[in-house]
Amino acid sequence: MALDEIVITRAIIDRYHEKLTDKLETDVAIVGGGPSGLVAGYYLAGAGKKVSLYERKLTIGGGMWGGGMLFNEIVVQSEAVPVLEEFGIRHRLYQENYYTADGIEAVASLTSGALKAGLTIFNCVTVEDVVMRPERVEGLVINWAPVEMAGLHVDPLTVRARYVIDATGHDTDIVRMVENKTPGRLNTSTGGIMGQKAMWAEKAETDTTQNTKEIFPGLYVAGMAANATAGGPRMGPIFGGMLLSGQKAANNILKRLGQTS
Ligand code: 48F
Repeated sequence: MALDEIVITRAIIDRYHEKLTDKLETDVAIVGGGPSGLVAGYYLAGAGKKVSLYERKLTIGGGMWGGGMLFNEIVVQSEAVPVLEEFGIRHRLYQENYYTADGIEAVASLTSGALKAGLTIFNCVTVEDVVMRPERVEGLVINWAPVEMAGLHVDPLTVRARYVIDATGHDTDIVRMVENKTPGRLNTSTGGIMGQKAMWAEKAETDTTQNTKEIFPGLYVAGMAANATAGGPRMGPIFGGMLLSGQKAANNILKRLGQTS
């Protein structure tokens, strides 16, 4: 059977174009493809919502691949084991309340589960700004990550979303953009980004889910970004809080959209 390079090229361009135009207007746009963003995407897409996720790197998975200090095992506490089970991630009891899983299997399973649930992932796309009207976040300003990396002066494009989730981890990129434009208006005790505190795994894990909320009209914050925004401590390579935070962000937004999972 003959193979034509132009057909191969056309197939890629047509299919990508379909994904891109289908997701110009969505229910939810997630920024960041770490564990919290992937889990949020899974539950939202699984509930039938139109959801896209933008990740600036070529790879999805954020800080989960490397476990702790490149020892590629992650730890998950009992409370979050149902999420591991939901994604079919194999795990082993280490001692009471501490389970371990292979970091690579965890990322691969979260990614596969989210995609199969209906999430569309755009990798190598960076979010460089938000759309505001004027008191609410209503979309994202996107560009190719290589354009940003090369420092090229190229104007971005725009997508509209009913809700945005900042799941950018320690960067808290999207919340930071909103804070710069509307100082003092965030839903934190100071009205601004309070910054991440030193390591305290137990408190950080509880705080991560507590701090998962609408931080500005139209903008939710999940995962490490939630803690860094609200002044919570870091937790290191324990991932239950990330998984539960993604689930909570999805459930809260589903309620706002008039549906529970
Ligand atoms: O950091 P990350 O894995 O976020 P998370 O879901 O999980 C945190 C844990 O991995 C770990 C931890 C222990 O539990 O604290 O750090 O909160 O993934 C965040 C992703 O967001 C991408 C970034 O490349 C990373 O993959 N990202 C950050 N800023 C942008 C972005 C941006 N402006 N546009 C697109 N992607």
